[in-house]
Amino acid sequence: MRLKDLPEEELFLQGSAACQGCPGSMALRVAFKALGRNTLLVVIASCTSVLQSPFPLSALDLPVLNMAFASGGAVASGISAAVNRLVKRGVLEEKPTVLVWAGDGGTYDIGIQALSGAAERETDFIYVCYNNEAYSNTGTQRSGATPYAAWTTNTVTGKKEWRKDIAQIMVAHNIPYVATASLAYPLDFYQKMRKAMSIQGTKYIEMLAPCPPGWKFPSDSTVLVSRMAVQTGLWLLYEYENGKTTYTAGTKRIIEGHAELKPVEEYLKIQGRFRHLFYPERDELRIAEYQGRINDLFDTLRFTYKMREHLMDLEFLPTRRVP
Ligand SMILES: Cc1ncc(C[n+]2csc(CCOP(=O)(O)OP(=O)(O)O)c2C)c(N)n1
Ligand SMILES: [Mg+2]
Repeated sequence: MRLKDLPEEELFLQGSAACQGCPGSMALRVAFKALGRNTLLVVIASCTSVLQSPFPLSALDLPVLNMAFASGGAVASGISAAVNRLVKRGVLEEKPTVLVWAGDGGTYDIGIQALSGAAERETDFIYVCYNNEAYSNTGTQRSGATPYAAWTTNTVTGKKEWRKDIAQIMVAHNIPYVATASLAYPLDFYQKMRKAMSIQGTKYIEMLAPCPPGWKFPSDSTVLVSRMAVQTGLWLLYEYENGKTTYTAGTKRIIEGHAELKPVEEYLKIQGRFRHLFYPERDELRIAEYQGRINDLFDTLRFTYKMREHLMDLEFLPTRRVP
């Protein structure tokens, strides 16, 4: 499949209020192409609430429910139950896909309880977290997804903590499908959305969403920054299905030895939010900490790949930690 084979119908329309180079709007466009018209969208407070355009206009050509910040999983549970009932009563012929579109603040932090509850109840819906690694809509404050050493308005010398690995927290919920995605690999994202749509139960997909004003890079570089995150190993592309994790696209190529792992500083250097790691002088320690974590992670991933046929016989599987 190629990009030109994607459906031509646009459900994310022109004239949105998104910033130039907004990753969220690019991701919405591809996601809508994958899911099609029979989709009910739940948006919780985030940039997506704003980019839809001021009422009565809307850039989203789908039914949308704009809901409170913490409520994504809970609202999806209600909608999913209502839709099941309508199908049972014959009011709806085909069950619509229920899609929650949430930011990282609304997922890693304030929305995790509602999401966890919905996942544990095996609610049938897709939850997409577009992770721009900050509370962007309110002016770039730190979230649980903000990476180590990154500037935000309340981590002015760089965040002191490492981010949590929420995709693995979702794997631990025993849901049928978890995947990560990048805008630089739109077909990979499209196929993951299609697969999620075909599976019953809770599906969690996370898209890394480089935000030009928040991460401080030019607005024509969103895809470049997305690609660099994967090529330097800071963002992993994989899908988890039936208890098995499969690495995909750029990450798979690195693990299998078909592409090199680029130095992380190539990714850090192109973003103003990491400027203090290079100016006025190089912060060797924090750069080395990053590279060390990535090297450890990829040593584990390559080892697991090499030993994949034997690992089932081993008593343990190596653990991994994302940078
Ligand atoms: C309970 C509550 N607290 C705070 C807000 C204000 N608020 C709206 S959007 C937002 C930031 C959302 O961040 P994130 O979920 O990462 O989405 P992004 O803006 O980055 O797209 C905040 C703090 C709110 N709407 N509700
Ligand atoms: Mg955010």
